[in-house]
This record gives sequence, structure tokens and C-alpha cells, in this order.
Amino acid sequence: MFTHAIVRKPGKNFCEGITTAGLGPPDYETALQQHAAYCNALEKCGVELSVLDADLRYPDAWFVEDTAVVTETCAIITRMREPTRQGEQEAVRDVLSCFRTLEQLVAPAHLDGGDVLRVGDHFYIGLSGRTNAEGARQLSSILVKHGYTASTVPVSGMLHLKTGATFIDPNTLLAIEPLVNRQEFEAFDRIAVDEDEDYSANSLAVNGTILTPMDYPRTKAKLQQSGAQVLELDTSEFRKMDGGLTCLSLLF
Ligand code: CIR
Repeated sequence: MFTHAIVRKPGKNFCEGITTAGLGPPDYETALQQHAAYCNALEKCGVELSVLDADLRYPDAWFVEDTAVVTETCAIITRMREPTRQGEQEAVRDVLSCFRTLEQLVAPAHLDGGDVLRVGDHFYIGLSGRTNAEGARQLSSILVKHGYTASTVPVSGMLHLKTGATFIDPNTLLAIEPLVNRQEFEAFDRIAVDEDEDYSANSLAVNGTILTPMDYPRTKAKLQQSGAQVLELDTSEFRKMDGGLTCLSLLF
């Protein structure tokens, strides 16, 4: 069960964040509303929130997932590759230090939390444009020290590993076609997301409810057929900045 989440409000200048989406300029008021709805959904799922204020120095800072990896025994502060995102970790570190022993990735490691996909006590670490082999090596060694296991998965054609894959329960992976049949995931039940609904693979399981982006009807139907309890959220403004449902919180 998750009992806590760290979230951060979008800043007025969030549209200055990094994006490749090409979906047009995002709207601040709409983003605030969607973020508030997201926070409400987490609370409905039984999670107590620590809400950080926006920091105009870091337009991508509301995507808190990338700043840390949190386990039962420690929180590992990441070292993000993007220069405009370095420094976002500080406010998150302050909150996490109240809950967990802290660990820190150091140069030349690069790693975004969006590349870290957990199932049970195992952590899949995506090797992406944001996470290098040294980042994966350092994170794995910290995780192993704390009693977990870890392995890497190559990531291409998308931002992060979790852009294309989520565990909706400890036995079931929801993933885009290029990931769903990878041998790393053979042992699990798998739900393939249709190609034109790829974005919805970034759904988020919270205490038995699957938060999923609105307007992906076939993914919604597949999740419901699997017996999952589904809650749809409007993510249009997150998507314009290459973000999704997992990116907006650190759950622990
Ligand atoms: C970035 O490119 O870093 C942000 N605009 C989006 C980060 C999304 N984070 C995530 O998927 N974990």
C-alpha cells in the first residue's frame, strides 16, 4: 500500500519545459485543474500528499517522479541528465529526508526516475536517452545493498521505460507492443496497448485503482476486462510537455 505521495504544482512558466510532443502550447489554468484532479484522485486512493510549491527556476519540476527512487528503506536521489532539470531534486530531498534514509547518485551517473519500473522487490531500469549505464549501475548497487534486485532494459523510441510500460498489479504488465513481448517480461501476464493508444501505457496503479489517461477507450476496456478498477483522468496538458500520470508523483 502507498500511504504518501510527493507532488509539485506546475509553475506559470511550465510551458518553457522540455517537450518533443508537438501538440501546441499548453494552458496554465487547465494544467492547474488537471493537476488538482490528479491530486484528488491520489487522495481518493488513500494517499496523503506532500504538495511542493512550483519553482520558476525549474519549469519541468512538477514531473517529480524523475528526481528520486523511493523504496521501503531508502530514497535514492537521482542525477538527471538535462541541465535545466538539475536542482529540482533539492526540495524533494528535503521532504524525503523526513521519511527515509537518503542515498545519492553521483557523476558520471545519469538517471531519471521515469526509467525505473518496479514490480515486487525487483526494479527494471531503462537505459534511455536520460539514463546511462553508470546511472543503472549505481542505482542497482544501492538497491542490492537494501535487499532488492535490479536489471536493465534497453529503451528506444520513447522518453523513459515507463513511457511505455506499467505494472497494473504484481503479475500484470500493461505495455506498448515493442515492450510487451520482450523476454524480460515473459513471466508476467501482459496487456498490449494498441499502437494508436500508446500514450495510455503510462497508467498508474495506486492501491488497487488504475489511473489511466482519458480518451483511450481500448486501453480502458482492456483494463476493465482484466478486472481492474479504472479511474480516467484528463492529461492533455501533461502530455503537451511529454509528461504522463506516473511522472507527477513519487509514491511510497
Ligand atoms: C522532460 O522532458 O524531462 C519533461 N518535459 C517530461 C518528463 C516526464 N517525466 C516522466 O515521464 N517521468
